[in-house]
Amino acid sequence: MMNFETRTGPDFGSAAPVYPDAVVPDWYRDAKLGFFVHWGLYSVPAWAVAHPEGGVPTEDAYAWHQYAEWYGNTVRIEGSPSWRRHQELYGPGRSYEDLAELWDASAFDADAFVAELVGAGARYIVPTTKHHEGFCLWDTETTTFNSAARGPRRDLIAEFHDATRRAGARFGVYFSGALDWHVGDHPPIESDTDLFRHRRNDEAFARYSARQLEELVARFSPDVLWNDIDWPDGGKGAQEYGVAALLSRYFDAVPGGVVNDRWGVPFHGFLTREYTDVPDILDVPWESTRGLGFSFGYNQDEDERHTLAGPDLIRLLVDVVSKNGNLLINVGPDAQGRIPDLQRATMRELGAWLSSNGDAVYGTRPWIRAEERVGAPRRYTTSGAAVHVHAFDPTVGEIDLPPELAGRAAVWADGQRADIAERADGTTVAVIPAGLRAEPVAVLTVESR
Ligand code: FUL
Repeated sequence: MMNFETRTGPDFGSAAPVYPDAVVPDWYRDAKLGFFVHWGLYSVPAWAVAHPEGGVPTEDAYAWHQYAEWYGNTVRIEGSPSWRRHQELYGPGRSYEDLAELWDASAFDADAFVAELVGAGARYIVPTTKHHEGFCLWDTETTTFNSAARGPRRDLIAEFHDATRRAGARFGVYFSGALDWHVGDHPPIESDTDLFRHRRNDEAFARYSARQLEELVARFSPDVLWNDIDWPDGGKGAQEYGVAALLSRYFDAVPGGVVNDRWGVPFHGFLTREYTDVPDILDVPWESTRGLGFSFGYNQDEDERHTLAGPDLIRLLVDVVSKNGNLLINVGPDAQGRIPDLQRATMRELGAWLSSNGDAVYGTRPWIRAEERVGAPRRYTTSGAAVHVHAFDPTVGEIDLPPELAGRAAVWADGQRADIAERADGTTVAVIPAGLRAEPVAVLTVESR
């Protein structure tokens, strides 16, 4: 049993929970690739302003938010691009929450959707169960502002869950813990300070969030609890519904489960990084997340210029894995529940590459270094004593091997024995077979001695 003791004493004043060290199970470390699915009322307008060259001045960041799933906030900032567009499209009387009636999800087929993600290489799938807008995508007893009572009139999370389990992938839930604009009564968020100032942290809200999370745990036994924007720990009943109590009960209910690091307390499972490169191997398991474009929720104005191409996504995955991370890449469906063509094309390229190179990704661990400062660009991963060298630019025709790997036999991902030559200066080079030079990443596995 996961034990969060509670200590009292002079140093702590009132009861303060003591958290165990990060717990990240092997299944999660082996999985490497998950898919986030951001789907909600924001998928109806499916829009965020396209960012001008050079980005947006900080003071405009929230009015010009790049995340379409933030539309429910952006649209309330008078004069913002979303506010203006909303008036034109829907008329001044239509509130954000009224968009629920326009969300029909009629083309959503959970098995086909999940098959697409698993085909792209997903080992776990994490849909948004409740984003900041407060709309619940499951049939909850806590509010009628949910997808079974309004809009789609379906329990979308149950459908995702059942299809994911049927496909043999792990199932996780995203939950916006401390931010819920449906129950909040505050002006729109226009700055980072507002983000933490305009949050409810009272007992009634803390209980509401806790009941929702516990419904999700009881109904779906999620392998991943992906909380966002901290946990509302306020009020007197925190012993019962605060984060320590909730996580204790979660780990009892799902012993192989894992959580992220966004609970607002020192305890964490994997660390999260959002649209951020990590320069080197991190000791603690971590997860990189981003959209295929600049948004998590679908932004219908994005095109090829904003969307990752297949080879870029493949190199991103390998880069993250070489540094001890997982990649949680996001897909943003449209309101009908279809994966937009651009996103699907990129995902399929990833799936195709993984089907012949997956052994150098799944189940691997970092090597002693992630990459080299000089020589052909590459990343390293390991399977036991074997080292996978991922050549990031196979068009150069060869890759130099580091001294630690000299003298070992090696094989390319297509099964060909590597042609390894020693140069006059003592460096070792492997010639990349012609058939692999058009690959986004060519993988050479250097065997154990
Ligand atoms: C952030 C949220 O504000 C974004 O909308 C998105 O859900 C991302 C994964 O986490 O903190």
